[in-house]
Amino acid sequence: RKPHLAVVGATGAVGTVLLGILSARADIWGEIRLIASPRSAGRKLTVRGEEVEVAALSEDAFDGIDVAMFDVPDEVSAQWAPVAVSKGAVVVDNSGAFRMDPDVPLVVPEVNAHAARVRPRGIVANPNCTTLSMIVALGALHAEYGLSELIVSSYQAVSGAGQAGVDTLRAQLSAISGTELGSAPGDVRRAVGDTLGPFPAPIALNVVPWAGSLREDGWSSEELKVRNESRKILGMPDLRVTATCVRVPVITTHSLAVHARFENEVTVAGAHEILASAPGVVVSDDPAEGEFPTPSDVAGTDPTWVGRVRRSLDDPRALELFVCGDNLRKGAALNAAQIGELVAAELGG
Ligand code: 11C
Repeated sequence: RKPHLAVVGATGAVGTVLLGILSARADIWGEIRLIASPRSAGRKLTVRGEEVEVAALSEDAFDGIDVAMFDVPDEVSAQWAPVAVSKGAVVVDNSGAFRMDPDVPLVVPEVNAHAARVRPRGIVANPNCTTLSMIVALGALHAEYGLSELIVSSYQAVSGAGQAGVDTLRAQLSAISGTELGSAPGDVRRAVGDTLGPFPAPIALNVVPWAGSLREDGWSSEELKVRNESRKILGMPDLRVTATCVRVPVITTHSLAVHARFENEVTVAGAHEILASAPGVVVSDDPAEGEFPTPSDVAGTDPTWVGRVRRSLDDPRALELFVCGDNLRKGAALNAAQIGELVAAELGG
């Protein structure tokens, strides 16, 4: 029989995108059960063209389920993923609760699909959207040239901070629309007032060098996630990784400027060839024609887009790249769906 799937957090931002993705990909699932907090239970959502009523999160909700995809806050996953496992499901978890657990594989199918087969806790973790937005391209380059260091700056969309992030940017854009703000200190801050939402500074007409929460020595949690998760996915626990994570007034699609240093000398032509033949990567790199990825062109698409490929002027072993990926699709829901498909194939689905 086809394996049965549960989507936990079906009504959230990522859950909604996931239902669209499940409806468009090969129909490998038997039942698709939708689960959410009791507050959202009873709502009807469409998946595979059919209306499905959302069930409340409970132990019984996992009866008969083979694979459960979780798109819920860390603490909800921490509590409920083991419950789903105890009921016989393999969990694909998109929260940060298990990513660095040595008994939980952290999987990007194009890079380390093999890791999904070994899951002592019955859980496979889905990486953070910022890591995911670049790692498919970097994994392909690493396989050929051998990565030795990554220095990245992110340009992160507000949807990474959830619906509250999107609502905040839209409200601030309305507040400043038609004004001539943006040339005097604090004028935008005064205009948006106390509508900062999840951001520590205005996000309209601005860039904010902060994502996540404060960790030791001034690093943000997001910057440490990029470092730790890249190391784990690539199987390189000592890889040198430095990230500066920045929020920009974009609704969806994270971008990263990447300085990647390798063991071997690189060429732009070689990098183009590797990237162009890598599954899940599209090269868009002809600046003379104004061709490079931008978030507003990439939003809503599945691949990792790469442009502005240059060999570093001072280092023949380093490449500079600009990478864009939809943070809700490959950055979250699509990667989870792909992991689910790997597990389903193993289960005989
Ligand atoms: C952001 N990347 O853009 C974050 C959101 O660890 O899954 C995702 C947080 C996570 O704010």
